Amino acid sequence: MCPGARRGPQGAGPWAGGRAAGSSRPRPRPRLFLSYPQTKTYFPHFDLHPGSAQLHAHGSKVVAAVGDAAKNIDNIGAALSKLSELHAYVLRVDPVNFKLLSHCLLVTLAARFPADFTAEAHAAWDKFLSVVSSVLTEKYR
Ligand code: HNI
Repeated sequence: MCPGARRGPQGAGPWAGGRAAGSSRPRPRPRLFLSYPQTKTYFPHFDLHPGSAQLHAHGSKVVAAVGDAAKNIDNIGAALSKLSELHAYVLRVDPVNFKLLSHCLLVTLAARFPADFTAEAHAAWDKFLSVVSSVLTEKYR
């Protein structure tokens, strides 16, 4: 077992209060687009540069939706049902991209909240983001 797995969950997660490691303000970088440039094909109409206001606004919407899912953890399907339709029928995002985004979210959490990112927190976030991704891609089937 890794050492962190023995410790209990700590804190309520990143949305509880901005404790960015080492910096006073978060500096958003489009990690998904920088690490996996193929994902940019879904956003031809966006300014995708680091610091883009459009990107910042979009990131806020995505994180708010993840927050909604967390608040409705027992019924994520209902909470995200409209978004599921949007991604499947209108945007037609290939499901593989959800794994890429989930990975970026995990990396971002680990980098910004290293002390809170225990093995349990990692496992819990991984499971939670898998459920969110399944819900958002279930309409494809
Ligand atoms: Ni996604 C729009 C949430 C994964 C491509 N997406 C949204 C919106 C939310 C959202 C919220 C805004 C809807 C609205 O304005 O009504 N997206 C989420 C969440 C996840 C996710 C919670 C996974 C955790 N989206 C992805 C992935 C891609 C993606 C993996 C493609 C790589 N999303 C889009 C695109 C839009 C979008 C494209 C439309 C943007 C626009 O404004 O034109």
